[in-house]
Amino acid sequence: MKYKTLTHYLVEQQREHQSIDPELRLLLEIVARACKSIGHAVGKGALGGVLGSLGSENVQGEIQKKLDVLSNDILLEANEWGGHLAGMASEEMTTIHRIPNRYPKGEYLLLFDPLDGSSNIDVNVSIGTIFSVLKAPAGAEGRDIEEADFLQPGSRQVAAGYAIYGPQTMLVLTTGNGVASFTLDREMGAWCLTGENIRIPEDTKEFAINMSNMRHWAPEMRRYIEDCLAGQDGPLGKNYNMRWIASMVSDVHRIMNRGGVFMYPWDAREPEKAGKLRLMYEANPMSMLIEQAGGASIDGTQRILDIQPEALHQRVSVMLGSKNEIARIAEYHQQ
Ligand code: P6P
Repeated sequence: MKYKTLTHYLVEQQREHQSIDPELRLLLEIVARACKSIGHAVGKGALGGVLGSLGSENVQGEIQKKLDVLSNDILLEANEWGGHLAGMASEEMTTIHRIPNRYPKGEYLLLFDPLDGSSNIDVNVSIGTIFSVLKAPAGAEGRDIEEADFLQPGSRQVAAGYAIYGPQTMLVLTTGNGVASFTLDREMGAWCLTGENIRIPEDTKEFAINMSNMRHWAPEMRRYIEDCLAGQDGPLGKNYNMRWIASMVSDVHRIMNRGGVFMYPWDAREPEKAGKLRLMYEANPMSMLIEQAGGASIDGTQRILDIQPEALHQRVSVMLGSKNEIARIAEYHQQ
């Protein structure tokens, strides 16, 4: 069976939707190619000498894995010469990355978590790359891009996606006109369109959360999970299943395919931080994908895509997935 390639899909999307200009198409194809390289390095594992930690910490205070830094470098090097970007930002870099003066600059901003779930690398559990695309503010072309230019609400994203490095290597992408998924043909090195107009089931009986943190959650989150655990005799009237892969890309990919809710809520251990996950390059891109697939994504009280960022590495409480279950969770937070 012949599959449409990513290029074919993007050219058709470009024709159909004026929102995709050639520069954005180039950006997405370059990011997709970089994800192939990352997936290739991940797939080598011990044979590639890329497992284990570097002994350094990133801006988040997390131990950097060799593959974290390698993946970050792959994305930087792949994107800085193309003339489509004004700048980049990454979970692995303290400050923004400006395009070197030897290269032309473009109007897009690329933000990414180059390798999410990296605590799973050494135990061969699926991990992924998450990316978000914004437009540089009007007037930025005549000056150096600044960190403040990146601090736009997620509703301003023009594209978002993730690659998941699992039994299959897949790319899941939106440019604001629905969600499409591509499976990597590893022999040809081509991204093949294997899913289009992906829709998340509006109801679910499956939740994803790290239960070991239960004693640290806000009361309303504890109450919701206790009611889920009460099963069909409890207030929610149904038996729930639980999944927790500790790799956001993998948990979100499952929800994309069969529904569910994923939560990383506020936690009393670091009350000044809204949660563990980062707004700009984890929650925002995943929230755009989830909403484009008919799901919902909130921080407990508001739509994540409406949050006005105040800092590049700002964290946020995340509850996303099947629309009707997220509405139920929101009710617990309004009581
Ligand atoms: P915990 C991975 O480090 C990550 O950022 C997400 O991918 C994942 O959902 C979460 O942290 C796992 O956190 O506390 O369960 O290890």
